[in-house]
Amino acid sequence: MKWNHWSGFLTALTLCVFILTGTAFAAFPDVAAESPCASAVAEMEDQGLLSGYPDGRFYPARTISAAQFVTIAARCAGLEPVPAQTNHWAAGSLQAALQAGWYDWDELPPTGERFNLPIPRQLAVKILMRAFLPEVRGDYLTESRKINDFARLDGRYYEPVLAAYAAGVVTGDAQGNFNPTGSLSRGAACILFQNVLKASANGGQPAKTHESVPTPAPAVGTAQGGVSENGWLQVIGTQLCNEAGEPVVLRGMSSHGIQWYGQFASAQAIANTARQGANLFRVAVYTEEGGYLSNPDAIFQKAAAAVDAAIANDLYVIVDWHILSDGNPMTHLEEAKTFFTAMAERYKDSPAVLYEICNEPNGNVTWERDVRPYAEQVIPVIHARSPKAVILVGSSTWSQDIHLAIRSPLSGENLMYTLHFYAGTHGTELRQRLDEALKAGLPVFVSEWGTSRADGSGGVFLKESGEWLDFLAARNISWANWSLCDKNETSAALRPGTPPDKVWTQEDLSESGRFVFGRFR
Ligand code: IDC
Repeated sequence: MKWNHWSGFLTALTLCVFILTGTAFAAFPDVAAESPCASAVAEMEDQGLLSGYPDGRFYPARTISAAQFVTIAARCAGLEPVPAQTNHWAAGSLQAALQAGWYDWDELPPTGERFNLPIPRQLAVKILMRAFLPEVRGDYLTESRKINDFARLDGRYYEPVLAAYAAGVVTGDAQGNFNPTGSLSRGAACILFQNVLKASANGGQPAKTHESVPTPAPAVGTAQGGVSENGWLQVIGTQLCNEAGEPVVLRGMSSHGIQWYGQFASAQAIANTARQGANLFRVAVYTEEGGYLSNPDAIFQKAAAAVDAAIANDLYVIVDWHILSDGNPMTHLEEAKTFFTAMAERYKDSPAVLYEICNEPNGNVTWERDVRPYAEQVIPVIHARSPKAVILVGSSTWSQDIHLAIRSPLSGENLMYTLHFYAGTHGTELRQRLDEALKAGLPVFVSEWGTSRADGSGGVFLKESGEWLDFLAARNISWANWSLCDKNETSAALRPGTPPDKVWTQEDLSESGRFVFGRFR
């Protein structure tokens, strides 16, 4: 390829001259001292991070291109250019940035056709956060409130933009708008660079002070370690507690059906999840749909292998009898007893294992007539072998009828009621139900929830998910997210085609996965 961008060539030339001589030019004549970007430009220029045009001017009001922006970022980060696909003057730095994971292939294809286009603000911020503050996360509710035009932000950029607001890298315009798809002037870009470098030197704390925005109260006094730290769990009042009686919150992933996606319940996949901060894994043992009932021995072995892998990673683990198309748990009562007898026998000495006896009763099923009597038969099977085990019980309407259990709760120790939600389908009303249950003294465990609609697709609904998770956190309620697999549905935490047996990077996570993994701690 040949030089096809004359202005780029000029900029490159200037950069080279500048870098080679290391000359610190006096302030650019076209950056007025009173301009908002003057100090940022001067400081960066002093440090040899900026260059002007061949005529010695900086042109602060000109739109910054993707190539210019990434080149400056690379220089700030000390990222060396690498061989690239095109002869564009900035291709080497862009290729290095791509390989460093600062952005995705489709955002700035290495074939170069977007290098000279204005860089959208949301992408610019993502690159800055990946490059300089990769550990920073922004609380969804706190930060999104600072952004008037939050609805215009592409979900792909939620995480870095919220983090950038949290770190004080971005503050928005006079109207409180972020203008996610708008461009940046060269002067404004310098201010962003200066902010991110200051926040990075400051350990990710805001470089400046900001308007105070109320933060939801953090869950107080809860432990979130693994099994070695917390030991046997116990339910005290409505709260799940550790062996010492201190409140504990479990957060993690549910597998998809292990008859289909058992590879994502492998030791490596579970270790990957644990490494991200989860202390819980849920093993979904479908009954029908090709699950346990089709091949009890093989599915039992698969489930046990996943439980073992979770234990090896110091996670708590839920053994989930995943009834779904068989809406009434009574339909397979005998098989459930056989299954839980064997599981509880096998894990009777392990403090890691929780038992969920009926995923989601549905259809023509009531708590009183079907679910409660089922629970009264299955719970003793488990407690006879593992007397201290925590047991999770579902309810009719896909484990949403928790209000019906209030009227006739189960008796016994260490029992919790599950509540399942999907952020694109369920909201305030179900949360009120949850509060009603707590008020009535029922301990609640959200053993399955999704960022999607209830059908596992649509969305993802990250704003709604954030509201739910904040609500749960404020009440110390434990949760498992549906689901850890690479199926082509939005609720899946991994991108289609992600290999189960490698250490995952952020690039392997779907939009949902990134959000959820970011909320384990
Ligand atoms: C969905 C899966 C989907 C699968 C379907 C039927 O995401 O790939 O085809 O089950 O097996 C639940 C269930 C859970 C559902 C999930 C999303 O517990 O099995 O998984 N969901 O629809 N309850 C509410 C939603």
